[in-house]
Amino acid sequence: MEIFLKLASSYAWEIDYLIILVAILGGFWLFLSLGIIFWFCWKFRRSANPTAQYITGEKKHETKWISWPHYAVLVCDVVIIIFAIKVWYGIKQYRPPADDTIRAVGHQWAWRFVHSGPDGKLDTADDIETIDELHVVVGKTYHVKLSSADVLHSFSVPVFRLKQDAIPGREVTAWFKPIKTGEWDVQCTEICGIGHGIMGARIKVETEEEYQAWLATKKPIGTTGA
Ligand SMILES: [Cu+2]
Repeated sequence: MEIFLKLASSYAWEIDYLIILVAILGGFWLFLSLGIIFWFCWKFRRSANPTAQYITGEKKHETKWISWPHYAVLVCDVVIIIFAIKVWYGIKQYRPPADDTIRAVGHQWAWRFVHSGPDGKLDTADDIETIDELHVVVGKTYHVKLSSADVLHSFSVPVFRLKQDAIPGREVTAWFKPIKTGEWDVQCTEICGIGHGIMGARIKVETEEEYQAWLATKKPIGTTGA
């Protein structure tokens, strides 16, 4: 189901379904409570109720109107938590084995990418470095070694539903598997200074042939990629 933004990674739909689940459960209780508030406003209007009733709300048949919805909301919470943990585990805790690995380094204010090059291994002399342009092959599983050269950044590919902080002095590994070819936005989603808003990059999801043709036009960096 693609209502707003393309779903271009293997796990993108899981994030969308989780958001829809939270919206449906939260929305149900929101509109139910609003409906009851407006109904009470009308039912207990002054013209129909010249003398106010005094209800303490302590009797059993009165407290159940609070406690039963309360339990029902708790059940909804547990349902959300179960699904959220399942999705979190699949995207953040568990990493499928990589077909290829990319390094992404946040700078004020650009993304620097290191591709593994023809040998498919990162940190070798044939690595390909790019600025604000990332090339990947559709259907391959990628690990992204994320770091920052200066301040906190956050690597975000909206069509992948991927967002992961880049932290100075630390290397965080994220993963994704593109399922659609195309060209999309890469953003920085953490305020990282005056140029944060222009820290946009592009990701190109290509077929193996397109990727190899692009690779052939690039010069390797000739040193270790770190
Ligand atoms: Cu940034």
